[in-house]
Amino acid sequence: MEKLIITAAICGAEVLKEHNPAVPYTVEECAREAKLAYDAGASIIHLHVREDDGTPTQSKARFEAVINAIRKACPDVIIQPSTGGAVGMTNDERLQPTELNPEMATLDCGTLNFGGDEIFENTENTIKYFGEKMIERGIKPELEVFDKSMIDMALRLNKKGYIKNPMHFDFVMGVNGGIGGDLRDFVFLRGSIPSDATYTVAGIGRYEFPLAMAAIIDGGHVRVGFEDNVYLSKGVLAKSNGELVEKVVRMANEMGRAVATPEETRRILGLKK
Ligand code: KMH
Ligand code: ZN
Repeated sequence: MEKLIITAAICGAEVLKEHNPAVPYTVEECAREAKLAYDAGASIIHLHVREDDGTPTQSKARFEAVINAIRKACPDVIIQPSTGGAVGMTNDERLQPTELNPEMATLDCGTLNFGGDEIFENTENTIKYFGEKMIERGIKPELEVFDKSMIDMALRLNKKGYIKNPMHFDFVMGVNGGIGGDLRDFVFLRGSIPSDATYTVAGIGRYEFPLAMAAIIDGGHVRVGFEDNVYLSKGVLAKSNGELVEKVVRMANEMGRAVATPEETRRILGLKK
């Protein structure tokens, strides 16, 4: 079994300081949270950025400032900007961080309800457009799938050349509007990807740690962080993203699964630096 890749989704676009005061907004706060996650064992930082007041933005300049600050704090960590951004942003707005030529970025593989009247829109043409941009810029996409149908879409677009092999998926499970987070849902998704593909699992809220354990046992990889869950355990807020990563490392240790360094993660995912 390969070593375990831990991704820390430190910030997100929806979670607020009202949910957990340690949610980072400023450049300094993002660098602090990335460093705590990295020191605990995360090799990938999944990154959204905010204005200082918490408003989500996809501004290239803001991404550049945060990436530079994270690089200073943890030079070898893999930074994976979001191209999902926040609900309602345009495609070109969302793609701005890819102009910074990161090693990886997310590629969302379908449209879903996002609570209330919100719709996170990713039409087939949007996915093709994002796929082409990432191939053009040499960026490895992490394929965000919120449902089984999104795996099917990714496989179709892979056949048409918009997404390259080997594919790397993120099963985002438990979003209100997407697939649930029960073990049978995980088994369904996990059994639906090609044998040469890799995956990580991002369980939302209470699903975070049970699904992390499933992936640890199965040979998959794990994403945790404030974007997905702000609690260390029932009713106990995590003090930092680092605490969430530490918990996954403890779980992996108990199961005898070693944790990958950034260099090992680059090899496992076939990233070129
Ligand atoms: N904030 C969501 C609308 C991604 O990072 O690619 C989209 C999202 C997915 O978080
Ligand atoms: Zn995200």
